[in-house]
Amino acid sequence: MAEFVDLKEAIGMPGLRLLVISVTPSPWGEAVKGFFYVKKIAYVPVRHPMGKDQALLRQLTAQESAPVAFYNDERPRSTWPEQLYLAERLNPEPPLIPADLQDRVRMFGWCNELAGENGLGWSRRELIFDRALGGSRGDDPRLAPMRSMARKYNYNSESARAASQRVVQILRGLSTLAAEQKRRASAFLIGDRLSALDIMWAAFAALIRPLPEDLCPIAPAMRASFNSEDPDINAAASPLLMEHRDFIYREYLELPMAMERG
Ligand SMILES: N[C@@H](CCC(=O)N[C@@H](CS)C(=O)NCC(=O)O)C(=O)O
Repeated sequence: MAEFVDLKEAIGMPGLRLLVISVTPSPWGEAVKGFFYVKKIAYVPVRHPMGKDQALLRQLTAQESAPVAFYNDERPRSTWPEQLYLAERLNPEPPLIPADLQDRVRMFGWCNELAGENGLGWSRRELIFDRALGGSRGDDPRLAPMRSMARKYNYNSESARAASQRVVQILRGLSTLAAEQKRRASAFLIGDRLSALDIMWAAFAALIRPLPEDLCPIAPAMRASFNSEDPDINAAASPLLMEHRDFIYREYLELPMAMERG
């Protein structure tokens, strides 16, 4: 992968630029990197300003999260469905959106359970906030950046309780889907070929159990927070579902993950 550039430098560039959190395998970013990787779509990686220069990101995109895809002078795309459709347009092969209507409906539904509001990623993030900020530790001044992000994503201890149940529900559902697909002798979560859902699951599984350090570099404290210690959540992610993540990374995605050292 090319060298990361700063947002200021990226603005003037033509072509495709993808702003991601460069030092952490944020699952939203890793999923979109995966869409581009399997389609062999080249892009300039842009580092998320992480607290510096956020005004510029807000001015350009009316929000502050990553990933954001910038393509020529088209509108910036800061949500996963727009980024997936952009990838399909820039290179239709291999298609990541199923042609069959029922498959397509199911695929988008499941992707939303992973990446949408109150989905698995969102809910695991609530639990990460809760682990760091719950109880007396919440007042620690070093946790100010985390507190401000928690506010942004409407965290409170009640929402964290609901989040835990939501993660279990989604993982059980996906585990059932993986088992059904195996019975149908399919190696993929939807139909008989790779789709965006396989890539999304591979990326979001990092929030349950990240891949080992040599494949997925993460700062130790961040790795500890990504790794789920909730026995209900861990039991809900079947071994087959976790093996599916390993299979998708091994066969289709870039390893080790392309990241900057934090
Ligand atoms: N905008 C994405 C969601 C991406 C997202 O939640 N990104 C988080 C990853 S933790 C982020 O960049 N947070 C940093 C921030 O909001 O400042 C979508 O709706 O598809």
